[in-house]
Amino acid sequence: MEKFTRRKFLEISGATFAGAGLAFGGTKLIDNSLFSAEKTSGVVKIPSYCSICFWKCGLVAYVKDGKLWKLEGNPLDPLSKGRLCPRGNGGVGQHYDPDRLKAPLIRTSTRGKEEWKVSTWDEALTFTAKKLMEIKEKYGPQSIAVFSHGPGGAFLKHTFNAFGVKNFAAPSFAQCRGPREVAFELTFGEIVGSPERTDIENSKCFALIGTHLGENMHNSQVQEFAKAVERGATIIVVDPRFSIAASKAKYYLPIKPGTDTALLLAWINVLIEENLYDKDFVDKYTFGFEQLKEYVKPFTPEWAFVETGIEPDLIRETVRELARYKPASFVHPGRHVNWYGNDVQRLRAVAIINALLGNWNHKGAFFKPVKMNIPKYPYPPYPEVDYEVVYNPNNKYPFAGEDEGLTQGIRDATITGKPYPIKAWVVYGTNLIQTLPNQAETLKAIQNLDFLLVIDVIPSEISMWADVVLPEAIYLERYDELNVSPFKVPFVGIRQPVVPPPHDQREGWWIARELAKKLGLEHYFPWKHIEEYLRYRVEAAGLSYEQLKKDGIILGSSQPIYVEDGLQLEFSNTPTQKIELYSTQLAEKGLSPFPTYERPPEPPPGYFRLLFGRAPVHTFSMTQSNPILMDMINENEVWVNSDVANYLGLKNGVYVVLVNQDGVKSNKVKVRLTQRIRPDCVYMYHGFGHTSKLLKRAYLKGASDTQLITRYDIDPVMGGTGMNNNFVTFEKV
Ligand SMILES: Nc1nc2c(c(=O)[nH]1)N[C@H]1C(S)=C(S)[C@@H](COP(=O)(O)OP(=O)(O)OC[C@H]3O[C@@H](n4cnc5c(=O)[nH]c(N)nc54)[C@H](O)[C@@H]3O)O[C@H]1N2
Ligand SMILES: Nc1nc2c(c(=O)[nH]1)N[C@H]1C(S)=C(S)[C@@H](COP(=O)(O)OP(=O)(O)OC[C@H]3O[C@@H](n4cnc5c(=O)[nH]c(N)nc54)[C@H](O)[C@@H]3O)O[C@H]1N2
Ligand code: SF4
Ligand SMILES: [Mo]
Repeated sequence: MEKFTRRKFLEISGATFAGAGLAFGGTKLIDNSLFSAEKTSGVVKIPSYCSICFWKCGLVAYVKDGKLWKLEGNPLDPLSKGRLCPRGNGGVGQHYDPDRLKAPLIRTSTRGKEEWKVSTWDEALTFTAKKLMEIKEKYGPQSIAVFSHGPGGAFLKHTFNAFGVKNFAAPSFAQCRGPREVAFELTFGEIVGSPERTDIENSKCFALIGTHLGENMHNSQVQEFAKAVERGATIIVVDPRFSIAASKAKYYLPIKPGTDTALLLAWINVLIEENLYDKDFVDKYTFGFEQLKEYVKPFTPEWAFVETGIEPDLIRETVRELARYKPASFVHPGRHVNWYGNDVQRLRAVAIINALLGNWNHKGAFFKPVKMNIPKYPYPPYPEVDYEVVYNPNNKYPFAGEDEGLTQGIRDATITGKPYPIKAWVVYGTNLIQTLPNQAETLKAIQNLDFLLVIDVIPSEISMWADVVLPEAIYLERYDELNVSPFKVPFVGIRQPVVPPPHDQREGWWIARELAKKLGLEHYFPWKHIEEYLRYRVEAAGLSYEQLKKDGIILGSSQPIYVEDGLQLEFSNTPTQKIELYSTQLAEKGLSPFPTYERPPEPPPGYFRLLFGRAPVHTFSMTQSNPILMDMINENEVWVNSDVANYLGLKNGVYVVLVNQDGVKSNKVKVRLTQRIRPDCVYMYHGFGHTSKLLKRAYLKGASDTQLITRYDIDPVMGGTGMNNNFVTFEKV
């Protein structure tokens, strides 16, 4: 294997950017069926799509003498436009990671002890199927829960749907973007979706509220953001921390954490009081304007100043800028928005401002996403099962996600046995120990299980608690579900293996199918190899499977995505068939129909609010052992305001332990002194501080924010876990 040094990596990504647009340079992609790369000497290019995060960028893999060499963006792909982000380029390191899971493991002693025997696939799957059937027999299919994040879990979910399971959950709802989707659906009748429907590229002015593009590396958005900066768009950044995005902004609002709804209400107040809103649009398409006008009267910029610390003049000036450029201006709804437990209300305020700007489906604001129509595979119908999902008893959270479930709701039921017991967890592609707030609760739930199956690619923390661990082949070594993301043009992308797995890892579809066979569900997989499935779907859409394999992407014909292109506006999915400034659905459930502001709790004396976010070259907790990415950042630091640090006698670069309000301590973490953060909070990258010993190079490097998040506040509308209400102090080491 070629050694990937930092310099080598930078050369590679430099070449990628320089060559973007002509990466295919007339070279025809060689037919890659059955690893032709292995047989051919020289360089073979094989298109696929990335999985270092869930943006699903189209890529081209270069395979040199049968070995994975480098990755570039696929220029045909509308998401990557020929460029990958640094994490995507570093995907090579996931293939070569020496700490990967290499073969199925069966636990030989108590849970959490990390003692295993290596088994064959047949033994591991037979054992798993036996356990699952026993549990189903004894407690019913409702006692089995499946946690799955990302497109790779599609086939496994199919197996468990066929097995009668309904308790599915993903962290993408209650720990990520749920409040945003619920708020926009309540207001416009449509979600924001992923990839986000924000037209940053063509915008004249936009506000980013704690969404730190440039560190949050979602590729297309970062590319569009760079273009907007180049064009001189007016950018407003609201963040307690001076982020990369803030450094590109015309206006930076260093807001007191947790007070954003006060700012947003003041912006609404000014839009209405100064008659800056789009009157025709509001008259024609919205419901509840007169009541909103009354409601926001007290929320003046002077009122908001006391809450947020942002000068009234700056509040006025920034919203006037948004209004000046309407409808090509917008407030970005963000993505990771479970912050304080009243997040739907904050995101409703964001939705309302956008409605007042009249920017829905307008160029430079929110486009209408379009999607390739690819028929589903004609599977037999799933068995009828007659039980309620476990995670939302008595519909406590009236707008909880049905597709993505409530992860922590499953955990609660596993601890309490109510409304009924959960006895088995199946975990695919989500490191629940690092992902769910309050690790003690996660571990308590795990102790109550009869069986825990984890399917992962590295020895993540959650796999260390499993009874059976199944090693999946990484995305560059397998076929997977098609990518038919809604975006600016309809397209379909394929994931296909570019190199074989190096050890005894297997493709996810194969694992799902073999497990189904052992569960007596083989008839749910009428196809024998996934290529039959993929070909069926692609050809049913009237497209050529050969072309898709060769190019990686097939584009559909463009469709109008803006009012400016002739798109008609309609809001048929809300009860009033209008944009609901006044939410009739929230009112009906006894919740506030207008956004409510709740003052966040203050830190105890000597404590600082713990904030966290993305490391630009890592994805959550999954990339810290990737040799290429860890070479760039191998531990996190805690950002501390310099004045505060001087006062406390903390020096730059020294190690400290963070202790939270409940006395929970972190691993040691380096202090970073900076003026780029407010004095009342500290900040760290999420994903570090691994405690799995088998992640040899990432073990105890940096600290885990999750370890310190013992407190979380649940959103009453949709059940999301707000994690930003924890406070820490420093202990010297
Ligand atoms: N490099 C990289 N990029 C990623 C990912 C990754 O793992 N790595 N993950 C992707 C995913 S799934 C998601 S959800 C997104 C998440 O990315 P974002 O949606 O951008 O969300 P966060 O990471 O929560 O944002 C953290 C920012 O919010 C600020 N902040 C904290 N509290 C407050 C507050 O009270 N008010 C305001 N105004 N700001 C606050 C923090 O200082 C920080 O700058 O990133 C995506 N992109
Ligand atoms: N404290 C804290 N918690 C958070 C966040 C935060 O900022 N701070 N962010 C929240 C957000 S926005 C999100 S979206 C979630 C993300 O939550 P998760 O999706 O759980 O993210 P990871 O922690 O990276 O865990 C992903 C797991 O999938 C494994 N994996 C990677 N590739 C593959 C594959 O191809 N196949 C299989 N089978 N497994 C694979 C990885 O090795 C890793 O163990 O976390 C949420 N929780
Ligand atoms: S944004 Fe980066 S990591 Fe995510 S899919 Fe695209 S290239 Fe891969
Ligand atoms: Mo997320």
